[in-house]
Amino acid sequence: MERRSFLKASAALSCAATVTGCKTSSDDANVTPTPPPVSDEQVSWSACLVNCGSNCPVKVFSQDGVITRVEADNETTDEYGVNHQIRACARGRSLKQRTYSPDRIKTPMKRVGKRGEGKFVPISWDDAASEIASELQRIASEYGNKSILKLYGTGAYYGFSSSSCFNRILNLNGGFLNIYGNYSWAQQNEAAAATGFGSTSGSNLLSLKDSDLFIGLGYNPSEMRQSGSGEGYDYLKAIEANPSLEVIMIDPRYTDSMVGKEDKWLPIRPGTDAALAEGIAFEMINSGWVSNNSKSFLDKYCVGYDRASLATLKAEFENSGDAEKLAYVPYINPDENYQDYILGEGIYATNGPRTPSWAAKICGISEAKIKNIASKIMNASAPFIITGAGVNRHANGEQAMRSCYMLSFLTGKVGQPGVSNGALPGQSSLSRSGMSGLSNPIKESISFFTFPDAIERGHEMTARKDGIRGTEDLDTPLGNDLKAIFAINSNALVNQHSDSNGIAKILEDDSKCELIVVCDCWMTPSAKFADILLPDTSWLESNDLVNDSYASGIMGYLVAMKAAVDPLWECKSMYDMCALIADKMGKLGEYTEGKDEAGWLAELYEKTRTNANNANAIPPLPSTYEEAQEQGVFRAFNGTPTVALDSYINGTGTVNTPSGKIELFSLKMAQKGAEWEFNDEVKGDYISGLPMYQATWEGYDDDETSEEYPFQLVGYHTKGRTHSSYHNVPWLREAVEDAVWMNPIDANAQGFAQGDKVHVWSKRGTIELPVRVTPRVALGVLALGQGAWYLPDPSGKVGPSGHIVDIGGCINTLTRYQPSPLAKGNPQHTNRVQIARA
Ligand SMILES: Nc1nc2c(c(=O)[nH]1)N[C@H]1C(S)=C(S)[C@@H](COP(=O)(O)OP(=O)(O)OC[C@H]3O[C@@H](n4cnc5c(=O)[nH]c(N)nc54)[C@H](O)[C@@H]3O)O[C@H]1N2
Ligand SMILES: Nc1nc2c(c(=O)[nH]1)N[C@H]1C(S)=C(S)[C@@H](COP(=O)(O)OP(=O)(O)OC[C@H]3O[C@@H](n4cnc5c(=O)[nH]c(N)nc54)[C@H](O)[C@@H]3O)O[C@H]1N2
Ligand code: SF4
Ligand SMILES: [Mo]
Repeated sequence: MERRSFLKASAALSCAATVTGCKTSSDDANVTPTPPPVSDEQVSWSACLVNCGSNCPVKVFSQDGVITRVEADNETTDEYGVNHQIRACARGRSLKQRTYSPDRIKTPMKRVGKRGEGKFVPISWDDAASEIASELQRIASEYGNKSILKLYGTGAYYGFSSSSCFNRILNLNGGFLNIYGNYSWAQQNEAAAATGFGSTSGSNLLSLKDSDLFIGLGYNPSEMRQSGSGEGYDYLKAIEANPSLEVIMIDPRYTDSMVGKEDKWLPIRPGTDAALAEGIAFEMINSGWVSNNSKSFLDKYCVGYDRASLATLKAEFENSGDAEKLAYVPYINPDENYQDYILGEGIYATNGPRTPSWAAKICGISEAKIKNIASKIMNASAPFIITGAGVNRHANGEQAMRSCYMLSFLTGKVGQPGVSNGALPGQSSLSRSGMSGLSNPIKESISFFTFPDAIERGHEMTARKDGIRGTEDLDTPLGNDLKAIFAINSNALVNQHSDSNGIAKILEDDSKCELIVVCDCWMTPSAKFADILLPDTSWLESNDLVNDSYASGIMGYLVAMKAAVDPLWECKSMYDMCALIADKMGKLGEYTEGKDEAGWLAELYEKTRTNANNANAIPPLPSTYEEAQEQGVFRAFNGTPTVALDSYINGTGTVNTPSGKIELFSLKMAQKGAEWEFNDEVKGDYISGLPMYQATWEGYDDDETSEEYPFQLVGYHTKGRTHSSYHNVPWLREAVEDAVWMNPIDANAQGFAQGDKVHVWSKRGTIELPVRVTPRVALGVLALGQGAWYLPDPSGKVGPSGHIVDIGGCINTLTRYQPSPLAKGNPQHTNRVQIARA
């Protein structure tokens, strides 16, 4: 079957089979039928505010104070690019089940047992607020404000109040330790910045119309951007509109972004994209293609391709008289150039050339196929390459991302229509005004990922060793251990962080971190570690104003949410609970600035309404917030194709690197690589000016672990959850299986049958779950959707790793806590494991 006709057929099939927010091309002009409201059912607009990159509106029906059903957006005539519907995926549609889930936290609670045991007693709001206020004041005066942390958390951070409310009270208490970076893009943000662009600065998907070759490395929009108007739908529409586009997908898994939409799937071993990229680069350089086709581009816009470019830069910096430039001079070594490295010449002669045959042995894609992709890239008139964030969530993901970015620049075509720079595609959004979190006098920050170190040895952490920012110099220590953690809409305390068993052990000792406050709606694995638990209202109980979020594709939108029902049980909105705490701190006036929640909403709505970026919203924003709530959804599609780095290439813009050019050799990374301290015992823990493939700990070619742990385990973001959010909805557990994927050849060798219960273990723990035998995963690789809830077997059963078996099947029971070299980010897709029948 032709790819196009298969595409249409399979799009229809996968909609039915996997309950996504996707649409087929044939349902364009139709309005989805919705049952009419029964008797006196009321309808209001809410939104799904989870961290999937979108914030889909949902229509909530209620009667007598009870939610009766939840529907997706079906308001418009649904013409793509005009006013298409923002259909919620299966998760958003299950919000009634989630709202009334039996594990809702219904009252404020205080821990009674050992920390982590999950034993609590209900307390009053008054007592909860008093205790938090007095503990905050005690800890700040005893240990200093740097000992207080608001943990990374993305369960509901798009509402006007959620991230700001706690920031306000923590800042009114004198501030708190900052965090930088995030679990999503830590390594890629550093890699992109070092090269000279932002990690979401790629050409937008509308510009795919001008391309003839699309290559996605670890790019899976159909599963991780599922909104009916999200990037997944934009991607589908873009490839549908350009039938001659050739699509190559490189991923250890055969994802839903493929299933017939691709021309070719190349199953790659996790963590080896840099080797593949180098094999391709060798073909492009060694064949003379680069010299004949893109050398002038590299000379003009880039630095680091060859010896001459670095020698020229060095001379220019030496003669600049500019202190900042002079500081880089010691780190510019013309010997360290990309061409010599790839060809195995000069100082790289001992490495040998990075040939396709060298790369094939590492990445598992054959030499012939690597040569074939190289020739496709060379022959394409407009190659559009995207490297997804799956590639960055690895040991030394910084280097892997940079290696992949190189390919776009080697083509010499960046800046032209239909070509991208390797980064994630550009998006457009409507703007929403938020409440200020007030200013934080504390200047120091730690990486979001390193809070376990900050608990154990914060006092000695430095910039040089631990990437601490904001200290006086590389060796000034942070000076405090962490003593209080506020985990607000966060399951990253235990479940979403690496090495759940390891962090649980650190947190259990309440003489280390003395106060843990968790604000959530459900009794999650992290909530069990709270000293004080604060029950939040869910979205369907909230009034709020939200936009489309940060990766919602090309259509921007706003949703004016209206609570469908009153707060359930004793739940309170974050605005109101923080007001109680502020009152106990004696700071109520500063906290509220004289406004209640409705007052803030009216003010924020007015700012939003008059924001020029929202001028094209359809329908136009009405004058009051109440009218906006009646209307519910406002949308604006920006139909302009955007091209990455076009302004730099056409001379109207600049790039923000020390050299002012695209850096194939990164000066900042060379400098940090020389100045920072790395751990010799951690294989692959280094930073270099050039991106270079390297064997890392627990990578494919890590011989230290390969015998005991023969399989690579890669995580992914599953349709059944957004991280750990929605795990507690039985409908979704039924719709999307939680099982570890294994290739049939591997499964046969192990004697596994479909659905066998298995133990998967690493050095750090054991999980128990079924096996899904499927050709959709590469040989030697296991794949597991992340976000299942960590649940050490209550009977205390010990697994092959020597730890209590996690019968919840959380991948982070297996992952390693090892901050990456530059970003100090999470390498959660790099794992070596063993598997056996349970
Ligand atoms: N192994 C592995 N681990 C990973 C990843 C991976 O790929 N592999 N991905 C990482 C990534 S990219 C991210 S972004 C993080 C995400 O990690 P988190 O930011 O922790 O995201 P969630 O797991 O969605 O958890 C959010 C919490 O918010 C709660 N919540 C939801 N709605 C509300 C609400 O209205 N109010 C309140 N107060 N709470 C609410 C949920 O119940 C949940 O406990 O996980 C990271 N962890
Ligand atoms: N359904 C759903 N959607 C989500 C989320 C969710 O939890 N569920 N989470 C949201 C958030 S916060 C984020 S950050 C994004 C995450 O979005 P991504 O980071 O893009 O998601 P991942 O699933 O981790 O990785 C994408 C793909 O990369 C592949 N991959 C992993 N390692 C490698 C590798 O070494 N090489 C190659 N070539 N491919 C590799 C994986 O198999 C996967 O198919 O998704 C967002 N959207
Ligand atoms: S999880 Fe994402 S795609 Fe699904 S309904 Fe919520 S916001 Fe929309
Ligand atoms: Mo993320």
